[in-house]
Amino acid sequence: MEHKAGFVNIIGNPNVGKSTLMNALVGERLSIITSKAQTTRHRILGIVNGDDFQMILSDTPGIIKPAYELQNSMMGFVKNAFEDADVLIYMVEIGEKELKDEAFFNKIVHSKIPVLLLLNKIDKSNQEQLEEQVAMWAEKVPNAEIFAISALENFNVQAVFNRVIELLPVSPPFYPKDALTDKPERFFVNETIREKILLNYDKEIPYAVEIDTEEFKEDDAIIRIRAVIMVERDTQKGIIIGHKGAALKRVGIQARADLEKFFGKQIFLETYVKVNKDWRSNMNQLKRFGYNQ
Ligand code: GDP
Ligand code: K
Ligand code: MG
Repeated sequence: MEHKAGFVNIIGNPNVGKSTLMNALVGERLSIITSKAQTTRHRILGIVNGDDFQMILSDTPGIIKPAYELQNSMMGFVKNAFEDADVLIYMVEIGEKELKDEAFFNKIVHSKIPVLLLLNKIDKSNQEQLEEQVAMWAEKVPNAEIFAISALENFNVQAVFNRVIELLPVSPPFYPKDALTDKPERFFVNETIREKILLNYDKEIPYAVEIDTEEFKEDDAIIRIRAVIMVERDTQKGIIIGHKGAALKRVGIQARADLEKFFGKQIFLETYVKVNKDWRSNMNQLKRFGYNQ
């Protein structure tokens, strides 16, 4: 049998379940997931390997109108996702109208590559609403094949998987056949810590934070990690640390538990907080954190 391989790009509004779907398809927790918009800041590849196929999924940030340089760069990742795909997955959720950005929406409707429109979170809907929504999307995006799914409950995800395999072009693999992602280990450390910050702090704090794993030392039994949590202001530093360090300690405990699962090893995790003014609007800083295109 001939080998198939190709790029499958997942796009859609914030919070529709793009990262949940990617993790479900890959079978690993590669992308962090929270109920907050802008959880995903980068383009993350998740690679699924079979004997005769390699499916390269790409999870992207939700589509927004950029308000500052970091968001500009995030939307650059989304733009690229249109350009190199063999299959486009356009995800919407039950009750949603359409993509917030009209230009992106037109690109989907006029796409020359196959589009799978996934209507997600159907666990939250009834039969009547589901039928009405499927009909609406069939009219709005006539070039798409529609799948009603629940990424969270893994409902109908296998059908999407099978259809994507059918659509992949004949090609040798693009990555080694044991590769799971294009991102280095440190990236997953940064993301895991950022997820815990998203979950533990209110309001604008998570959006002012960036993580930098300065040290990642692995030996047979243990991985030693030192990560710095970058904030923009002194007040934010105080909030992150919390009373007697309790808040930061909680983040550390939660992150460590996830990292031990992810890497399958004992983790020693050291975190500290540093003020780095305006990292979100400073291009040089953004490059350092991997937002350059
Ligand atoms: P993204 O911003 O598009 O990447 O969305 P996420 O994958 O981060 O998910 C956003 C929120 O929606 C999280 O709270 C998920 O648990 C939730 N979610 C994702 N898929 C489903 C689903 O099929 N059903 C329900 N009820 N919730 C979901
Ligand atoms: K999210
Ligand atoms: Mg996401």
